[in-house]
Amino acid sequence: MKITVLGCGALGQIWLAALEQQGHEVQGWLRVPQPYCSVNVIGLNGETLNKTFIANDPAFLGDSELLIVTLKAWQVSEAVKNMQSVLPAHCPVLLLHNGMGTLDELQGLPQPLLRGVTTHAARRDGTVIVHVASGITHIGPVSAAGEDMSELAEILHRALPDVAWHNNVASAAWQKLAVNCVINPLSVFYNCTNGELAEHRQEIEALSNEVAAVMEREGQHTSREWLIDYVLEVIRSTAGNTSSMLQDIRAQRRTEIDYINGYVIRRGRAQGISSPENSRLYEFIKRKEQDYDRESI
Ligand code: KPL
Repeated sequence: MKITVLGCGALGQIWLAALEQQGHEVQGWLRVPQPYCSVNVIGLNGETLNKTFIANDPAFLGDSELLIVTLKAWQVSEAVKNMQSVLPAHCPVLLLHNGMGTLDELQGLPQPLLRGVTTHAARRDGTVIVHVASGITHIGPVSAAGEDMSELAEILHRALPDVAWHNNVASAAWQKLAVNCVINPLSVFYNCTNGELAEHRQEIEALSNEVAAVMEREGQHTSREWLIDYVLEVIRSTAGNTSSMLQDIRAQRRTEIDYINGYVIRRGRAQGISSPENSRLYEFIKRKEQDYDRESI
């Protein structure tokens, strides 16, 4: 298959490496156009793949049979819209990012849209991407045109297992959103690994309760008790991780807060529910981002 991967960060490089090893023709696509992109990945088995791939080739994009988007949530809609005129109308677009809200921004996109949620973990170590933990990628359709594309899960599963197809991927997306609403901002607040958050049970419960209330109103099947247990389980299973939001803050990059707690606050407001604990942490992260400018003066 001919596949373009938009975004050549940690997740993008892992997909490029895995797809190429499976015999697919791949190219990278960078927001700042480059003719090539380097992939330097240490895989789960400890083997290093160091390779240069072509990048930003419009002819390749025009023939692509799949576009995998691995950008940060706030980068997605502008970048995808910029490619839309060259991308074939039948080429599925698979969004793999934390948070929610990009689907609203991409309404009217002619290409079939798919959503993915992944638990694969990778971190950057200097110029090398280390694939730290294997995981599951749940994918499914978010537009009518994407509904009969379940064979894509098979193809992707052969490259980077596990990949599971869900007709109702929104459920997996909301569960991941709930986890990110709790772990990501709290890990910044306490400047700690995911595992150390287990000590802050009260905040975990308050945030989970608010997210569960919004989820219920949005028609998602959940309960406060189940969500708290689920978040605690992810805290345990990712105990050694530095959350993506804490990594962003430490590197003074824009975070995905608008698409994580910001999304829950907006959906809650639309449903007449206030989310004070989510709002408190949302404001805290926003202040941190504003401080970048001051710190660099
Ligand atoms: O998705 C994550 C992130 O850091 O963004 C979690 C699940 C919290 C793992 O670190």
